[in-house]
Amino acid sequence: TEMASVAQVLRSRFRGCLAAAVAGDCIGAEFEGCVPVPVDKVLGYVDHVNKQRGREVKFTDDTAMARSVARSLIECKGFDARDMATRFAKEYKREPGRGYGGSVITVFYRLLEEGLQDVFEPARQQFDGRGSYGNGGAMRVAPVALYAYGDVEKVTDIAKQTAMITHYNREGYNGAILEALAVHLALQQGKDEDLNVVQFVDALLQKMKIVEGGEAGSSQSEEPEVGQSEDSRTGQSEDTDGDQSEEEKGSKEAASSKEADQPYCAKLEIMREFLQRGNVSRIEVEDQLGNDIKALDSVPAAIFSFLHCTRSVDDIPTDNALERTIIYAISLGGDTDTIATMAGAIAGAYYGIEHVPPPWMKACEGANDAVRFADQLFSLATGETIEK
Ligand code: R7I
Ligand code: MG
Ligand code: MG
Ligand code: MG
Repeated sequence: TEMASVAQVLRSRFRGCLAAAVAGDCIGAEFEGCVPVPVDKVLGYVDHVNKQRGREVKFTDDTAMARSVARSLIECKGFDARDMATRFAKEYKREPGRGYGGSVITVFYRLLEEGLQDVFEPARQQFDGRGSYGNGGAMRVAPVALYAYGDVEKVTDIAKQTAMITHYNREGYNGAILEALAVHLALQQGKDEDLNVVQFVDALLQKMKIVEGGEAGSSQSEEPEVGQSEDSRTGQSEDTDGDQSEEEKGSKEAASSKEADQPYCAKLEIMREFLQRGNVSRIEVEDQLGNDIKALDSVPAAIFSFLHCTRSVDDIPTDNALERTIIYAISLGGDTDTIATMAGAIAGAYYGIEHVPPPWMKACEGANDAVRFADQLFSLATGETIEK
């Protein structure tokens, strides 16, 4: 029975991960694109959600795509790029009004063309061959961390592959890797003591140094061949150092080269400092970590929301840390559904389904489906099926 209870705790965390991701998307959708989002407005909206009697609070593309990721892993009992790609595209055609990103739609149409040889080709063509740096790969990645539970290499590899179906840009797929690693790490944490938030960031930094370091200067065969390696890295940064000599480049500040070559590591270091300091304003988070549609400007904010909200937050009067995480993530403004869905996935993986407020489970479209997907992924990942 001790084994059974260990399994039950883990299953609760699988369920919490996908259900809180749905809740974050559904509730966050109300404020997407708003800046600023006063926390009182979010609290008022949450009150409204809590009073709903049916499934009035609709999910958006974030959940629609996460459901396809989960279904594909479950049906194929593993990662199959073509199956997942087809599900994304068909789901878009079935319900195009879910608020998809402006450019990813082009990929969906191409994925449905007859005779497509390489499923990654349409994503590679985005933005003149640089690929999209949007957060669409990261927003839907949580089921991957559940499926690959316990195997960090598998989490990293499948997260990257699933993202590359639509987001061939390094920032796009590395954001998905970081989000998946955060969910993975949250699932592994013991809950006996308070979470050491700085250690959590350090563990992510250690992994992301390999992810970002391993590809920046190298030309691995899995890396994109066309217009990717050098161009994509400099193409996105503000500076135009294309004509500089190696010497000039070498004399640049170490910090700014880190920002260009290892942008996620740079943000994790800022996050580490924020968490050590404690009293960080939302303006600082928005300014230094970001809150927009780029993966680089939203995945760090989501992870920070989870870690920051392990403790009480002055203007969010709830003892439920998962609820606090989602409310806080939304109050950062900007890409609120996406930041809240990613923060929710991490928080749910840590706190478990018991912490997802029952009124949210009732009001949010897709919340019960999320529990079902979580149970199926749990069986796949652990080989266990446990009685209700
Ligand atoms: O990343 P993606 O799936 O969008 C996800 C977002 C989430 O907020 C969802 O909730 C939904 O609202 O959309 O979709 P993409 O179309 O790949 O990227 C989103 C947007 O980022 C694009 O429409 C562009 O405006 C921008 N973008 C870029 N702009 C210039 N150059 C992404 N990559 C680039 C780029 O390389
Ligand atoms: Mg959305
Ligand atoms: Mg780009
Ligand atoms: Mg969004």
